[in-house]
Amino acid sequence: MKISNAQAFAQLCNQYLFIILTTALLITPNISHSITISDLYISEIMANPEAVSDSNGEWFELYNPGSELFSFNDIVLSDNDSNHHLISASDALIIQPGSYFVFGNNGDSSSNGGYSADYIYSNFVLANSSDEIILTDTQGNSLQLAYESGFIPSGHSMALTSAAMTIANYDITTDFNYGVGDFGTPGTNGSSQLAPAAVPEPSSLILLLSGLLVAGYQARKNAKP
Ligand SMILES: [Ca+2]
Ligand SMILES: [Ca+2]
Ligand SMILES: [Ca+2]
Repeated sequence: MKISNAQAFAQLCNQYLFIILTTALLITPNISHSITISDLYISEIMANPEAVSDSNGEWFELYNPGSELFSFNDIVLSDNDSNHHLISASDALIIQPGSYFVFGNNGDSSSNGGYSADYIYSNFVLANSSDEIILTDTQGNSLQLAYESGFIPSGHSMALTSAAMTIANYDITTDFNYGVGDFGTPGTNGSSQLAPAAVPEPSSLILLLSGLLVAGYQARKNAKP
């Protein structure tokens, strides 16, 4: 049976609608998935403070590039040796989207070099030679950074300058002092702007799909004899 151009167009629209709806179903779970520790960045490390002792002034900073908040409760902080600390608190330890969170070994800003820590750990040391920062959740997701001898300067932090968290993308901080003189930006972005990851907004996707559905419906209606 020969079909008209209008009918052929309507059939094509039906096929497109099927593809669009199937794609939407496939990608929807990814939009709503909760972020894990693996989605964060270790954005800055102060392993070798100069203004105060290492046992008073070590810290590292995490950055949340996503669009959801994240809680650090029940995450384990460790290295490849004996350092091991379970992150726990009576309240939720939240890092907001697009924000920084500072872990330090001393919460007293009069003796830690002069910064504010968001969480104080114990039994975890940032060696000035080679070491690892490993954060692992109860599901086994992890965020890790391993560095070798020569990576850690004295009195300066190393800050991530790119969304790719590799050792080569950390730079020595030379332009921002904090507290009593060491260089770093604990809790702020400094000069290394880590752009938030582009996460599709569910509302814009729904708008797009609605528009396509209306267009498809209109095309089918117009195609009817
Ligand atoms: Ca150290
Ligand atoms: Ca260590
Ligand atoms: Ca910083």
